[in-house]
Amino acid sequence: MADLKDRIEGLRKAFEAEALKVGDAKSLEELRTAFLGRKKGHVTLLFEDLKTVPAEDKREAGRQVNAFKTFVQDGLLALEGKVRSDGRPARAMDLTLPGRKKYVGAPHPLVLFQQEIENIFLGMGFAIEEGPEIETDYYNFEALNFPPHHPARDSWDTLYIKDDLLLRTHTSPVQIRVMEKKKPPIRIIIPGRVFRRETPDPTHLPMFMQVEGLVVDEGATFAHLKGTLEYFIRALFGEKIKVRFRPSFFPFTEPSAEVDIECIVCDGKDPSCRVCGGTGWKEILGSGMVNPQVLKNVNIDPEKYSGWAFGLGIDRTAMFAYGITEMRHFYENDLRFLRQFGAK
Ligand code: FA5
Repeated sequence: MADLKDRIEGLRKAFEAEALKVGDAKSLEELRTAFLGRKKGHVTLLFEDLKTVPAEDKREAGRQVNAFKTFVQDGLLALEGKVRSDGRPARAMDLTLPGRKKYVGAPHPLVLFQQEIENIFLGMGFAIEEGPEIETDYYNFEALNFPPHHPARDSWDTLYIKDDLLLRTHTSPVQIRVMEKKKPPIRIIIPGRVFRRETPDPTHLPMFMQVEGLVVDEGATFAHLKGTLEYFIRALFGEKIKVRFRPSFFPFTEPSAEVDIECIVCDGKDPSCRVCGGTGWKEILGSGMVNPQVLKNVNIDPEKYSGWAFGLGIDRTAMFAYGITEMRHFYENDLRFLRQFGAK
């Protein structure tokens, strides 16, 4: 080791002495070859010699040889500037080149769309709540009136973490969490991510966003549900949008309805439309009057209070709002796609 240190010190002095004599490109090249030449350059030979250094010293020896190599390279670079005929340093900045563009971050289109939805409901006096993405069977199913082994559980293809823990399949469990803590009147929306065992296609993903709505009060009726949702959809899509309520089933609402909007992608005119399947309509949300059993589960008296609720697919609805035919674009993070929404 001591030998190596001495050798490097000697070579360092030699390099400095030779560097003083460099006056043109030729002598610079000779100096480069003497030290960095592939076969007999001093630095190259030092690296060769490393092979014979005992294992315990190798790390330190390698560090010293590498440091010396950097010293030589830096020295040669400085000399390059000195010997150029026009006197410019070797790595001068070329001011004629176009500058490098710095990209500025921007909110994701789904975040923008979620904010748009939130603003409409905030304007109607709703508050925003949140809940956990990892749920227990009780909140995701049982308290929402899905008894164990009930066949309706099958329509939510659930990703289980272990027996009682799962990734929530919808935002509805947060209804229960809120009603356990707060008493009516309740008027909230709950945006969040949900998960299902699904094969992706243009309108389905295994992870997507929902926004839940819940109103519980004395005298809340289906007419309030219908009026509020119609107002909301028109605020998002404009007055002319066609909306239809279709009877449906959810264990936690009775009666239940799903809401479809006309297919904005094909205007209902393309029998092979990949978005609406040629039907001209696409479901965007499920809704209904809160099942009295659900109110009982959270100790709210169903004789005194009634409620209505809905769950809207944010990604699904954003596709229509932005005229996108493929939901997967939202998650691929292709900048050519994202830049259309404000990222610069
Ligand atoms: C539910 O999830 C119920 N929790 C909704 C609800 C809430 C009903 C409150 C009654 C009262 P559903 O599985 O239909 O329902 O999903 C609701 C919406 O989520 C759908 O209308 C659709 O817009 C969206 N959605 C459902 N599955 C997917 C998926 N795989 N990918 C993207 N969006 C989806």
